Amino acid sequence: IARMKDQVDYTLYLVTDSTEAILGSRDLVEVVEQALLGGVTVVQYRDKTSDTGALIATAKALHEKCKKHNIPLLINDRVDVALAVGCEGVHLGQDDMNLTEARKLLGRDKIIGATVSSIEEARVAVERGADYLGIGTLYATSTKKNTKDIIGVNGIRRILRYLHTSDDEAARKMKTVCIGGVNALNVQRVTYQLHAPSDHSSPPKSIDGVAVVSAIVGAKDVEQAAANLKTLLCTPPTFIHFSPSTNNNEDWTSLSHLHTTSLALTKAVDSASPLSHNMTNLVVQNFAASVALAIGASPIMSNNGAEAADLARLNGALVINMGTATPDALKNHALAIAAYNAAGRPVVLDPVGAGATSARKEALSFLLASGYFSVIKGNEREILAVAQASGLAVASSEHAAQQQQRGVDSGPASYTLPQRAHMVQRLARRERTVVLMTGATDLLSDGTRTYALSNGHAYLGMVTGSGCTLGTTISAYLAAAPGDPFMAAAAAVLHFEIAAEDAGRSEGVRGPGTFVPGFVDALYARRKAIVEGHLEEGAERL
Ligand code: 3NM
Ligand code: MG
Repeated sequence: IARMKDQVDYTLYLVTDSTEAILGSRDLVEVVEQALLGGVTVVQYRDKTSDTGALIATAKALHEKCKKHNIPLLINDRVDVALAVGCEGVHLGQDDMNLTEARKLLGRDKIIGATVSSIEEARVAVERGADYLGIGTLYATSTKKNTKDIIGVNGIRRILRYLHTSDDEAARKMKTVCIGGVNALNVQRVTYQLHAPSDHSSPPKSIDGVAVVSAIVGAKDVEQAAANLKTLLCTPPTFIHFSPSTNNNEDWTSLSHLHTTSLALTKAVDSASPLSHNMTNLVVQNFAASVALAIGASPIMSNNGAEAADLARLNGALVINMGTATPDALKNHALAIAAYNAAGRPVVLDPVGAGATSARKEALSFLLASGYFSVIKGNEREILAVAQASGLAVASSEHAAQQQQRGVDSGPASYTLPQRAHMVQRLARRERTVVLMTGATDLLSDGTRTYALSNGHAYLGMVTGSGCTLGTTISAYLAAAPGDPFMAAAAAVLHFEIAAEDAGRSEGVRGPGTFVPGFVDALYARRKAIVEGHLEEGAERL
């Protein structure tokens, strides 16, 4: 006979909070009742300050409510309170009672969960017979200031991989939830990325649920907040239109396939005239809008997050350009990312200057936590900064160590081409996205397929904002062909880089200054030539 504790559904795990900042003046028992109506599947009563008598009284009231909904109630830290109330178990932090001792007091049928932040803590918790692990801290959270380690999606994934590949059956079967900063904006991205294929060959163990405090207890409408999170957890994310497949019949490695696909996508941009919504810096707004028009897209340069939800309905795509990463800009970016993710529309991240200053490093982490990006594009140093923010171990390059990133210009490459290709591929796989590292050779990967594209012109590196306008170009292609962001980005790169070659060669272009208008002309001319069917031959230029 299966025990009750083996049947627990950890999908949406509520941790309570009784502080003024989160609960406010509301009644905890009523708040939990609403959360139960909204569909939470486990409740943990966590109260670090009340007297024992009050703790027991509240726990009893909570237990009544939970029993009505057939949902287990666990008590944070206090084994004595759990025993007094007769609820389903406890949750123990690393500084709480030792799991072995708690098990002796509670018996084998009670649920005991443990907080872990490392593989070693997970190993010990499994050995001592935990029933589930709360893995964190995922993201910095104002709910709990004294968290030990912010480990991010990748730290959690490492622990999941450890459990999954263990010789110990108890580890492989261990239930897990992640905790720290989970909310309605990031829950789908977090769970999606936790399911990402690992660097190793074994299939990944996934998370069983998410634990949240403020996203439910701190919500205005608690029931609705819980119901919304539950829906998000139980439905596939809207931002995923495809899964990179290696078993389709088309040979993506053939030049003629790349050429034919890119021409078709250029026509698709021309006929759809998709919205390219740019949240970008002042320096490039005008240039980016001209590039968008030249390739047949419809640009809007709006940095106001409040209108993003309306714009996200227009079948376009968003570019987040980190060129001006002020706190105010970041707030607007987060709103817009959430709106486009919710609408299932593509988002391009251009982490301009990432790695140059600590403020930009923080901004990058903030953006990466704000939602899902369909394409992340940047030069070598920017992509290196993203890889570091993502927790990817990158072999140091002597050259890279010597150079701090100064401005947003990229300078010569520090890593060899194979090293860069490997980094791009691993980052794409880890973030479950498409990564483009620009340079003399552009490297593009979705983790499965990788292209090295060597078109372009030196003048691109001598005018301001050319990288940013590539982000704009990619957004237009993604908007027109969201089904395969990898091929869309490849086609955008080809349109852009081949037009740069054409411009560099054209009469009247004498240097970087005259290159800019020449480049806009060449983007336009290439689009027209493709639409009119003049370029069906020409794969040899790739
Ligand atoms: N434990 P919110 S983080 C209770 O990392 C708790 O162990 C954490 O709150 C840990 O969902 C945390 O509001 C608070 O971010 C999570
Ligand atoms: Mg604790």
